[in-house]
Amino acid sequence: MTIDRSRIGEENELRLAWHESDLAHALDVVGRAGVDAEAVVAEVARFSAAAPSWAVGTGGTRFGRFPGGGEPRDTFEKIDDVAALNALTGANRTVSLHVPWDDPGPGDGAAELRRHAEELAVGFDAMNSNTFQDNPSTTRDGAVSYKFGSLANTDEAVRRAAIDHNHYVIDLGVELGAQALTVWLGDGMNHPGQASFRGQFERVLAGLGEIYAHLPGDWEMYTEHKPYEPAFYSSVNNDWGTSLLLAQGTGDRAKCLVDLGHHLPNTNIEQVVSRLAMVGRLGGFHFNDSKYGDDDLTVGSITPFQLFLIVGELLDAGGGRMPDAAYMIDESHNLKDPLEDLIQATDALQVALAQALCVNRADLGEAQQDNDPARAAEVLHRGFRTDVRPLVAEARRRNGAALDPLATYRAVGYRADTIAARGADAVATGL
Ligand code: LRH
Ligand code: MN
Repeated sequence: MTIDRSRIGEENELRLAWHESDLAHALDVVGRAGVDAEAVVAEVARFSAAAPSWAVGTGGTRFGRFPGGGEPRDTFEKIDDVAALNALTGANRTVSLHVPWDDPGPGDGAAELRRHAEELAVGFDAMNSNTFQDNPSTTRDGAVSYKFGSLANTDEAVRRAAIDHNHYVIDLGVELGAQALTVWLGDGMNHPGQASFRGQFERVLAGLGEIYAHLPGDWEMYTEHKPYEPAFYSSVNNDWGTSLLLAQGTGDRAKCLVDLGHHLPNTNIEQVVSRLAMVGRLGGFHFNDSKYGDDDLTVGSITPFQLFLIVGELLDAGGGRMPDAAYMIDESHNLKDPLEDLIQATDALQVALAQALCVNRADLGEAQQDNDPARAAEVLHRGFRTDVRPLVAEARRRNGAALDPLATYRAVGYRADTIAARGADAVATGL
């Protein structure tokens, strides 16, 4: 199943005249702020965020799941949908797989999946292991259980199984051409006194060390922190400080992954990003948005200004360009069509990047030096309040994608095609 790219071109033709006049105006407005507007378009066109394999289907909560039909039934179809997404946005060039949900099996299975992805020009981003659920393939057919944790478990056999699973995920990733592993652990406690904070930390650190020892020389490993859920009293890797201690204690190519939803309310996430970048341990992101907990909502849909500030810190760390890191989306789609949600998430990232690039950094630095907070705010908000949509659309057009991806997605009827091909009751594996 592929999306008809000629239809995308036709939809662009319908909008080209408007786009060109909007673009001319936007280039002029941005230029007057002393910012190189062409460089903004080029940097947005260079940006890409991996699509999460587990979010091309409908997610759900413990209270219910309402799939919309026509969802990918296996990993091959998930990659078809990521390719369709990328054809519309031009900024989702890779997919991040989750194992065992997306396990094609070693040998031919992996080679076949790699061939399929290469035909669709989709690459493999960071692999995700899963020791937060009991799956036969990760628990030696039920010989062990992750009920009381995986790497943090007091039972050596459970820890061994978890380490072996991560080795398996690395080996599979090597066959697929991936170059990074993300380790998120559900390990923690539900009850005070249930376990030793230090004991759990030391067992996790030792386990990460054994996983890291299996990492190919050109790979990175990311530790992903989260304050709670599924553990509701304490998580072993609960915040950026612990994640940094784990990464620094594991190896040079061990870095921290920042999932925006994994922070307690009012956490200054842009400051966390600045700190991790400052010490060279900012490995990657799981972009999403949230109002309360780890809500996994559409990027930029609740706190767009925070996203803008986070991207601003990235540009600061990258000398005016996005630093090399694993940019990925991590969402769970309960109400919207999964692909429409990913289109809007990617657009929000492109818009936040363009806005942050429209901040005149020299002027901002001057105002900061002069202790002139009002001027600093003026410079910052000028970027945030610039209508950058024509610049983002132009970046997509230059990548051969859609000027208006959501309208184009609906116009070409990709979902209707998948429902026809896969069935109205086809539901994806995953969260
Ligand atoms: C945990 C998490 C992690 C994934 C999972 C799908 O909340 O953010 O990154 O493994 O979601
Ligand atoms: Mn995540």
